[in-house]
Amino acid sequence: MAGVSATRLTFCLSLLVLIPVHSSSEAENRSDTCLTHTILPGPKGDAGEKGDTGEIGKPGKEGQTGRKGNKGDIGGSGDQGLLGKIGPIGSKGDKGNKGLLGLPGGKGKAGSFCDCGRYRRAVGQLDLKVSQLKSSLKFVKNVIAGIRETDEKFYYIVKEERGYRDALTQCRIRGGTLAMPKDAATNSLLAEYISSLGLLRVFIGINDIEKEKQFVYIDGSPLQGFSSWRSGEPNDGSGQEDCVEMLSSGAWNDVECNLTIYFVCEFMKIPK
Ligand code: GN1
Ligand code: CA
Ligand code: CA
Repeated sequence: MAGVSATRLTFCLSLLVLIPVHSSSEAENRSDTCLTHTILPGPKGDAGEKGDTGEIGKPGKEGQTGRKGNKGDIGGSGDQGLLGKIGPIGSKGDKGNKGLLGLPGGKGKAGSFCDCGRYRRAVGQLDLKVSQLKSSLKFVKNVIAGIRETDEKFYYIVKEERGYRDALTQCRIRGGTLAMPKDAATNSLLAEYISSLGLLRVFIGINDIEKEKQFVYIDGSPLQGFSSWRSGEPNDGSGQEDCVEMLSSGAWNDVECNLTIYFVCEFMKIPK
C-alpha cells in the first residue's frame, strides 16, 4: 500500500494477549512485559474482483416541452344527449274538412194553434223581397265594375242568356231599357264594350215585331239617318227574324226573338 509506513507491533507476554499500543511512551512504560517488533509492508496485492452492479440511479431532470403533435383522427360519435326543453306553442293549424252529417234530432213537440197561413205568406213575401234585393245589389256591383257611358246614358251588358222579351224586362226592372244606338259614336262604344268582354253578340233595342221590314227602336222611334246593318241584313232569314243583335264588329243582324243570348241595357243619367 502506498504511503504505508512500518508498523510497530508490541507483544505483551505477561498478559498473553495482544494489546495495541497507541503511543511510544505507553509502549516504553510497558517494556517489562512487552516486546516491540518492526513489520515492513508486503508487495501490492492483485486487483480485486469486479464489484456488484450498482443500485439504480436517481431520475434525470425533466426535459423541455415537446413540439405540438399532428391533429388527431376524428373521434367517434358521442352518446345521445338528454331530452331538450319543450318548444314554444306552434301557430294555429288549417281548418279541417267538414264533418259527417249528424244523426237526425228527435221529433219536436206539438205546436200551439195559430193563424199560420198569414205568417207563412208574409214570410214568403219577405223571402221574395230579399232575393230581389240580392239580385239588384249584384247588378249594381257589376254595373259599377263594367259600365260604359255617354254624356246622357250608362250602358251595361248583362251576361245572362235571355230571349228578347225577357231581356227587355230585365233592363226595365232595373230602371232602364234595351240599348238603342242612335249614332255612330254610341254604336262604336257598344261594339268595343262587346269585344272587350270577349263576346260575339248581344241583343239591342231594335225590332220589326209590329210591322215586317219596318225596324223601330224599343221606345217606338223609327231608325232615322243612322243604321249599322251587316251586309245582306236584315234578311228575315228564317222568316221569323224580328229582333236585332249587335255583333262585336258593331254590325247589326236580325235574328229570331226567342234566341237566348246576352243583352245590353241603357240607363238615363239623372238630370243635374
Ligand atoms: C244566321 O245560321 P243561318 O245562316 O241560318 C243568322 C241569321 C243571318 C245569317 C247570315 C240565329 O243564319 O240571322 O242572317 O246567319 N241566324 C242566327 O248568314 O244567327
Ligand atoms: Ca223580320
Ligand atoms: Ca238575319
